[in-house]
Amino acid sequence: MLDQRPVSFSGVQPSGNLTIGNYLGAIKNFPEFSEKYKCFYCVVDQHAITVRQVPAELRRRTYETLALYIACGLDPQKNTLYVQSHVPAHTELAWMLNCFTMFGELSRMTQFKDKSARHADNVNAGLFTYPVLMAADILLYQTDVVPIGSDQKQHVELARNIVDRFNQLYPDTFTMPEPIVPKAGARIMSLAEPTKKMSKSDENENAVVRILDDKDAIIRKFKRAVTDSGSEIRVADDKPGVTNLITIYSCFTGKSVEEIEREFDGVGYGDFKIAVGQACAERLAPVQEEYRRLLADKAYLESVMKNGADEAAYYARKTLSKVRRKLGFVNL
Ligand code: AQP
Repeated sequence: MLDQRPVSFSGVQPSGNLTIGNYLGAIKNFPEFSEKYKCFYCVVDQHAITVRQVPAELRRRTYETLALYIACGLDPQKNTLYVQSHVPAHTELAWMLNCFTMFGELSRMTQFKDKSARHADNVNAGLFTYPVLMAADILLYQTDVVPIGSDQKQHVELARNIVDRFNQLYPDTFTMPEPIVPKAGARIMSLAEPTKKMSKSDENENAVVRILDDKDAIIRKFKRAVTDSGSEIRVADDKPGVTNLITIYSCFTGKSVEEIEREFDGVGYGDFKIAVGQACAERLAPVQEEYRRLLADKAYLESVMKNGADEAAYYARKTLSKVRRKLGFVNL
């Protein structure tokens, strides 16, 4: 039986060890959708190969990302948790949507521009058409909401353009998805260059705090975080470093910016950075403990993957056969 609730879909690439950006901008917010929405949360391994991966590491990180989903509060009984490459409907729909996506639209995607500059020796077609695969991920489940960090908003906008174009030609095919970006934490910045997004594939380890970093590493990284001139702890456009640390502290403690500015009035940057590191380490400790327990049980993780893939494929098949019929493919 199909669940009739509205649908939430999101994914994370196993392209590196996940950061507190991935956590605060996306994963931490996923569980709250489980009551009201039918939720699909996917480990998008096919997106990860748009940049070169070491196969053994990609495989290991796929298990790890799934374990982190569960450790962050996603109950596999209440959410469909699965791996993208286990449901071939994603790439099948992506091909069809490629034929409804314009070259000019894809050329304007900022992530394509950033990543092709960072991987100039490997500007492959997959990197270019990545947003079409992401549109397929979303549209396959007739998704209503897509919880994401703000860097992915442009890709959801593209998915919405594809829906417009496709539905005009073939009415009532896809549901129009809405991006849901958290009020705080939608764009966590690098600790080394606070005008740049924190990214799991950053080569500078001091720029990123990973969900699985131990307490000492977390505090050390925050101690080294780049701050700004002056000494005040307040949110301001000319204080990107301090603003980023206040956002992180706010997300981990639930305190408002005003409360934080009051709490640290007259306190030096050094003590503030230690407080941010401690709050982060404290909040992540139970997640890390649960993650380690889950990762030791590979058979359990595989059973979650298998059940999730079966269920996702069941829902995906409905959309795919509708699209095939509308496009004029012969059904045998
Ligand atoms: N710095 C961030 N702040 C808030 N949210 C973030 N997200 C990523 N970075 C931040 C959100 O995390 C989810 C999963 O992201 P992804 O794995 O699909 O890839 P990404 O957006 O390209 O993230 P990374 O960490 O920068 O990966 P790499 O380095 O491989 O490119 C998304 O919802 C994203 O918005």
